Amino acid sequence: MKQPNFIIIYADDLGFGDLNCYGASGIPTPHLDRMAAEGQRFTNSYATAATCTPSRYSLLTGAYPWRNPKAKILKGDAPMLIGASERTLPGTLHNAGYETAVIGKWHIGLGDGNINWNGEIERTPLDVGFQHSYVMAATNDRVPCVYVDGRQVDKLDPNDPIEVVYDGENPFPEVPTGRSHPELLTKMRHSDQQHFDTIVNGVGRIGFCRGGTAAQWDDETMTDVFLTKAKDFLSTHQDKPFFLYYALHQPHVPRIPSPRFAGSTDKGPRGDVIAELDWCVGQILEHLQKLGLDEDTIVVFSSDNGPVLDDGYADEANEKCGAHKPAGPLRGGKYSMFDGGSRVPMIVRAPGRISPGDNPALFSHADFLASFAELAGIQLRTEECADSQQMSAVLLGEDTVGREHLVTEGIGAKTVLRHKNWVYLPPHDGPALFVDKGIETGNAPDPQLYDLDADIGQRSNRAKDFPERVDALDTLLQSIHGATPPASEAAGTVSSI
Ligand code: NG6
Ligand code: CA
Repeated sequence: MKQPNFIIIYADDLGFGDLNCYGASGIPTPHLDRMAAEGQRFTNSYATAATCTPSRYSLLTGAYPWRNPKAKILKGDAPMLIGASERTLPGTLHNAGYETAVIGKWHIGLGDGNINWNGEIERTPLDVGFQHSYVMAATNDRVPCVYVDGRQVDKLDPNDPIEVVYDGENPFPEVPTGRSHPELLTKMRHSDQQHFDTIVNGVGRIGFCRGGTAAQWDDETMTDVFLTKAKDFLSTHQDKPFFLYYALHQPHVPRIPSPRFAGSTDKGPRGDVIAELDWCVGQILEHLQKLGLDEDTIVVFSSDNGPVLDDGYADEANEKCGAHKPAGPLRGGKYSMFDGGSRVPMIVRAPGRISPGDNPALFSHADFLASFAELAGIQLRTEECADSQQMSAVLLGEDTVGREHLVTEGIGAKTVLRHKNWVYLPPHDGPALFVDKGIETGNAPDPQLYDLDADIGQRSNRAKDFPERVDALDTLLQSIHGATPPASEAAGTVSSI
């Protein structure tokens, strides 16, 4: 069979309950609902972490995130996490003749520790298997707020060089911050003590930045910028097998949609950017159809971690949420060890190759590497796949069982084991609640054991009823992980971890 094309459309902080095809009703998501009706809709698909960087590290390398101790939420000027000789999903596909591109959010680091924002950036996605790269370095709430095109900042005026500084006092007193000039926060105000550094486009960001004015993004046009690049890549490379990693920035904060979607839902900016994200998916599917690539292209839609409402800006996410449940029936959300942190929507569509249906198979996002390799006809030895398991039959809808077990992590690299219908959380120090997010962490002094078949909301801890199962799962988790690393946090806020 012809080598299929692959597209992974990866949302940022979209929850298990955010889409209508996953039981919601408050936000219009017609394109994803159609994609789910035409493809496989997964109900036990897990990102490997409850935050972005570790989760995306696994997506691209097939390795569990704690294998790299630096795979934690990165600052905007952090060095590249993926080693020069590390196997990657895009590199593996490229070696088999694929043209590969990343467009959107990166957040896996750039450079070698001292990024040359004003010249050639040394380590970029182009060094880890992508031939085309148009990305934001980290997140939309972190400086620098510029696009990196290949190895260079796009639209940079050499007479206005960029300087980026994290930590400490503002080194650029002439550049307004949200803390010093709250009256300049014309688009969105912070709700915490992190999102009020350098102001870009009327929004306080994390980190300090000066210069690069012509290169700065407008949050309102970011969707169109990335979508246009993604469509152009598909049009240009339609004759080759290709892999596109289209890393959407929605619904991560700051949530600023294009004017077309501002106010389009009654859920405030978070609802509006989810509606916008859905539209992007529709645009990609329509473009594929126009190019006649529908049947040759396996499109995966998923999310890097679970949902959060207030994540640092006063954008009425809580106030306007109403009856909508971003994590659906799951407990916890972004950052959490409970399922709401890492169990996410996943839809896989390729008309003609994949028949429609619901699929409860257990699947880890670390599995794309081995599975896509198999589908592309690439022979990989098991030891080359790190933690990635060959699950192509799952993606095609031919297998509805999948893995026997997988591991995910909450913030701070605290691991959780899912084994068949059971979830085991080892005891972890720390607060039970992230008070500023309203999200339960999963920390508890005693082991926790949940039977997801009977209790998808993880309310009834069965550890005392099944001590032998707890012991067996603890042994299994340790054998996958090694010894549990020491807990690092004290206070009940995300920023303290
Ligand atoms: C956290 C930020 C949060 C978000 C997150 C990264 C604070 C208090 N919170 O540190 O707003 O940016 O990092 O999100 O600073 S992620 O989806 O990229 O992991
Ligand atoms: Ca995320």
